[in-house]
Amino acid sequence: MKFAHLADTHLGYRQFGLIERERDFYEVFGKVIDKIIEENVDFVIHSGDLFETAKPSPMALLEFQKGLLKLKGAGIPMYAIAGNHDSVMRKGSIPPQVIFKKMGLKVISPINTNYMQGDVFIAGLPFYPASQSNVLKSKLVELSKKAASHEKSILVLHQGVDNYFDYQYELETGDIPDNFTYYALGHIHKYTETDFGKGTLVYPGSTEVWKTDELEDYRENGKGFVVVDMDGNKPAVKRVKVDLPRQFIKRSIDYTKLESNIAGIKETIRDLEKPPILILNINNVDSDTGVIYDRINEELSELSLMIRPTFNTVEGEIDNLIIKDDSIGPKELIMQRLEGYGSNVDKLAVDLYELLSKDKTEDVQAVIEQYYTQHFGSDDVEFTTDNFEREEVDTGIFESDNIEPMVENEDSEDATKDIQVTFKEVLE
Ligand SMILES: [Mn+2]
Repeated sequence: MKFAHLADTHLGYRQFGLIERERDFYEVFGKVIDKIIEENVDFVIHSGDLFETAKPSPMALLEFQKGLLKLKGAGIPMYAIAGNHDSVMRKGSIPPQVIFKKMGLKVISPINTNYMQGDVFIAGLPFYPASQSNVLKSKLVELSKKAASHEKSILVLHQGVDNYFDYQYELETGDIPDNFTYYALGHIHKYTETDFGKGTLVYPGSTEVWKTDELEDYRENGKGFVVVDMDGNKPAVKRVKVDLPRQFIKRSIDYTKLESNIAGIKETIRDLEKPPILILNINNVDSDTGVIYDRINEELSELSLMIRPTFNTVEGEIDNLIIKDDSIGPKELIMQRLEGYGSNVDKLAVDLYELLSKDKTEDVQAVIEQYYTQHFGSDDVEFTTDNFEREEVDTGIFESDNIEPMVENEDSEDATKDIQVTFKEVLE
């Protein structure tokens, strides 16, 4: 039994606002599908962020449909979960993956958490934000119990795990059950493969460069997917790389040698099939950056898709320090400031920050309601001052430690507490 595992394809992402970059993501996805078919696998798992948003454009939907139908034509079924990008946390909403169920896509959801593919047990859950990690953890316990009766099992998740993600994560390593054979994860865009429990855990990474800080990993591990053979005692993982259609070229330029450096870059990019994205660091600048910018543009703009220059002046590199990738960001500051308040309030704040900075204002109310329900116990709380005060008097509002973790029960009303369970009948 052999399968392909991919994640974070982000179809519909228009990087830098450029249609060419949106097409690059589609092109890579098409290549990935072709390579999967060449690999002669029995099935495919997509671990979330299939689309860039929960409301993909018709073009993004069609590009996925094209790939899915190709797989279907080759007799290869596909399993998928929703990621943080393509899930909706508002009550009464469904992820875009659901559209493709009639075309054979097997959507793993809180309603349909598990499937059998031959003798392989496949289970998983969509993305849960950090403020709902208690719900997620109790569901993982249930899935682990179900997996115990199968010799070979796969767990599909789209989450950050502390060991593999520096700051913002929803799960700690100990929260993940250790009795699965293979852990098909998504969310982290860099390639990761490691032993976990009695099996192997893989983040295949994104299929395109979604953010420029992925470039180093791309040079090291390439982009692509993995093919996993489940026949042996341990899963055998093979990395399959897929060439990206366009190059990112990063260069440092010394201002004192501006002309010769520009000429060198011109030589490098002249014969590329597609105009590259140029990331330029111009050092030792002691004159008007506008003039330098114009000069660079004059020489290189026709040969490149986009130029992203950073100017470092002679006096100091203060500007540089601020934009360094490992500098502390707003999320870290929020976490530090709210640490110790309890009730996961720091994580709630980070979730809200993430949603609001992506303009997902509609999701915000659902996240707050869910948080309130989970921590303060009542299902039908309306957000009025009256209610809030009465609750406080009646139940001791901040004694969140006494609240039992929620246990999955598909038939009980409890299921409506789960932010990822929306239109039950559509997910079934
Ligand atoms: Mn992603």
